[in-house]
Amino acid sequence: ASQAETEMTPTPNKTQAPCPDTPPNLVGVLHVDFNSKRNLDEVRKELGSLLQEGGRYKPPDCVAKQKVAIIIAFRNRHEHLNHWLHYLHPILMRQQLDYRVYIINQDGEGVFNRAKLMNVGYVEALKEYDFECFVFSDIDLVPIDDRNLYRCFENPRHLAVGMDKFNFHLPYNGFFGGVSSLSKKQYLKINGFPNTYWGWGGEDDDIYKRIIFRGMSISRPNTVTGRYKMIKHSRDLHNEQNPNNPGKLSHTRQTMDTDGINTLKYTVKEIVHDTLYTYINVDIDAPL
Ligand code: UDH
Repeated sequence: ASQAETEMTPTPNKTQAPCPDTPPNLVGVLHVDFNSKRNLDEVRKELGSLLQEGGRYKPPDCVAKQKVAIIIAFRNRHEHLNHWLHYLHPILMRQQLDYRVYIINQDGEGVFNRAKLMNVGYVEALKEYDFECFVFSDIDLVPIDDRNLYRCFENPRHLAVGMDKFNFHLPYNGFFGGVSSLSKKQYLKINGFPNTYWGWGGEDDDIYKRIIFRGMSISRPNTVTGRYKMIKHSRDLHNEQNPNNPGKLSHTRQTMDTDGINTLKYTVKEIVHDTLYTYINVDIDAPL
């Protein structure tokens, strides 16, 4: 081939440019509604061809700014999962992330433990890929503005600042619930999340305190970009409000070094790579 022809031929492994700081295809405010039921097969048909097995995506024409694991603590919320997948995958794609979705399912009927499941997600995700950023999300929260970036920032980030159930305002200044992101470095600096908050309540406040005690502050989107819709639901079985949890918060400074990622114990029972997510069923030794 002549020199000219060689230069014209696109080379498949051409080095890609980094993705731009601001993703170019964001649309801003989104229409989100949970009125009609969605089934998983429909969502698979809609999005499956755009994803790699395990609920994984990479921008096709630039190198993503960050490798992000999206971690969701889960049990028996399949209807919510279908909505979440339908809305979040397209948003995360437009945000040009190199990401993968992990559904961490608590095996059995024991008391639920959101923070411990998140710790499991962190460890298991890192076994698969060199993630540098972790977004921890509830399954029932969908952002209504795609400019709310699911990435990591200079400080641990609280993303769910404007939930509809709290009238689109923070319920209190130190609120860190719903959706948050921490880089690997930030997460390790706080020894991960507590493993000992069984049932509903307190674990998000414990995480907030860990962050402050380690000299970091909270990064947040503004209250317009940070709006969320929550799927309405009643309290789950085996996730009752635990009256012992609030009292634990006065000891976080002492307990955070011995209750966290360094003392995490669990048993993986099954890993399934679905088209839309990686599902990890895990025994976390929950009290009944
Ligand atoms: N979760 C599950 N299954 C459960 C319990 C919790 O998947 O059985 C996960 C899920 O990701 C959920 C998150 O843990 O989004 C947080 O739990 P939650 O939704 O129960 O917490 P939230 O504060 O609601 O959103 C509390 C109960 C509200 C009762 C309101 C009655 N009007």
